[in-house]
Amino acid sequence: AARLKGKTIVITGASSGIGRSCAVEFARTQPDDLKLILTARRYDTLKEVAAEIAGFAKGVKVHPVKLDVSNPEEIDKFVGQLPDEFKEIDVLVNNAGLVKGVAQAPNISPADINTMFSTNVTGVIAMTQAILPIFKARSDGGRGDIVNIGSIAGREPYQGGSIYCATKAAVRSFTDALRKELIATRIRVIEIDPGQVETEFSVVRFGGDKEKAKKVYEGVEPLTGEDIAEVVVFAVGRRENVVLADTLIFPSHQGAATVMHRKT
Ligand code: NDP
Ligand code: 8X3
Repeated sequence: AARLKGKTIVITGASSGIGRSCAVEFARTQPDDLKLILTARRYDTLKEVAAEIAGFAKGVKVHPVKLDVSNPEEIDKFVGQLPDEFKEIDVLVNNAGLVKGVAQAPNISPADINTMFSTNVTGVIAMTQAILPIFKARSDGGRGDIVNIGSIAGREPYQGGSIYCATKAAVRSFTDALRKELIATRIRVIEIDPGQVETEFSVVRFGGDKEKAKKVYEGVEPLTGEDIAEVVVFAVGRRENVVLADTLIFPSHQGAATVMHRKT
């Protein structure tokens, strides 16, 4: 907790699931002195998260910002308009991401392909490029943390997930190259790859169909957003010389992207 004291942390996709849990977990771990910049498209939901945090962490300042990471102009504006007390960002958690449908080639909608790539890939790259200059401007050639939320899907592509899996493989490549490019700095580049986590992920995948989404988790016990948030906060809270470069997290019933033990 002491290592997080005074940090300014940006989380993308903080309105739901893993991102929201990260916001709460950072605040719970360092309730006395922390600044959180919470971003997503749903501004009202971000304000609810801010109110929740205000209820238990009096020393945490929260700045909610409406930001669509798939729009590079919004990202530029976001950085330019940060209030002075939130400008010195220490940690970027690139969490915003989504999957659309289970269609297979040649029937995948071009709009869905574009949404997945522009959010999961271009969004992560654009956010990273927008924040890195703040890290690099620091003494000693730069310091700060970039945490990218990848997925088991980026390591192991599956049928009906070709585009989503390709986006997460791209995140993995970008993250790996970036860590090497920044090797002369103290900037830590961290990838955290969850397996199955129950969030709004499947509801979004199935276009809002909650019944279909529920079936994904039938007979299994998925991870929760908090499970992943604990690992994110742990990674960022390590001694500066320790880089949790790459972490894969499964629930105990899962052994691969599509290997699940289901109780029937
Ligand atoms: P949720 O759907 O619960 O949360 C996704 C978050 O991303 C929301 O806060 C959403 O906010 C935000 N988001 C989506 N599109 C955009 C956009 N264009 N701009 C800004 N924010 C956006 O899902 P998860 O918490 O599960 O997903 C978080 C990350 O975890 C994703 O990158 C996902 O790929 C990854 N992941 C999830 C797994 C799972 O099984 N659930 C497993 C492995 C990885 P809003 O709609 O308000 O913009
Ligand atoms: C989400 C997990 O493999 O079910 O990244 O698509 S998966």
